[in-house]
Amino acid sequence: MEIKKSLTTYDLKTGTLSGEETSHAAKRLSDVAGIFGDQAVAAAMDPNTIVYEVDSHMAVQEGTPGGLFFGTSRIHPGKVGNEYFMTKGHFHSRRETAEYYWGISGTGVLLLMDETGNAWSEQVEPGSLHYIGGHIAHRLVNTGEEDLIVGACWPSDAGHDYGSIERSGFPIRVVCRDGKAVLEENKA
Ligand code: PAN
Ligand code: ZN
Repeated sequence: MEIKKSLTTYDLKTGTLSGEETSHAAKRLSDVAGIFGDQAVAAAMDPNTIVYEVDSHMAVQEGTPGGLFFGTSRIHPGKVGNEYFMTKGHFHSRRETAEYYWGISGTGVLLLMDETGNAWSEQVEPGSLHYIGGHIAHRLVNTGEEDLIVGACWPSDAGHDYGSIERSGFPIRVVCRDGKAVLEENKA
C-alpha cells in the first residue's frame, strides 16, 4: 500500500489554500459598505475595492453534522474615514457552535459580542490563538498597514447568521485616532 499525498496544500506563511475542495471569495466595498459608520465616505469610495478575501477548504457539504471547515481570512489594510477595514461579522446560525481563529500575519482586533449586546475585543497578531465560544458574534478588523491574515476552523453545520449584525451592528467600532487604533462606542 502506498502513502498518499494530500490533495490540498496550506501555505503556513500566507495561509493560502490550494488544491481539492478549496474555494476563494472576495468581498468588495459594494458588498459590505453598510457595516461602516460613515456612509457618506463609503459611498464616495470605489465600490470595487476589495475589503477582504476568504480561502476555504470544505471537504463536506455545508450543514453536515460532525464535519469541520477550514479557512483563511485576509483583510486588506484600509479605512472608511477613520474606521479600519473589517469583516461583516456574524453569529453562527446554530448558536452553540464554536470556532478557532489564529493570527498568521499582520495586526488587528477580534471584536466579540454576546447575544445581550455585551462586547469585548482581543488583539490579533502572528501566533495569537482565539477560542470563540458558542453564542458569540465575531468580526475581524485590520488595524495595520499590511494584510491581516487569520486562520479559522469551525463546524460544518455552524451556518452564518449575518442578519442580526446587519440590523444592530456591534456596540464598538475600531477607529484610528492620532495614528493609533482605539475602540469607540458605536453611536449609530
Ligand atoms: C470566518 C469568516 C470570515 C469572513 O471564516 O466567515 O472571516 O467574515 P464574515 O463571514 O463575517 O464575512 C468565520 O468566522 N467562519 O465561521
Ligand atoms: Zn464564524
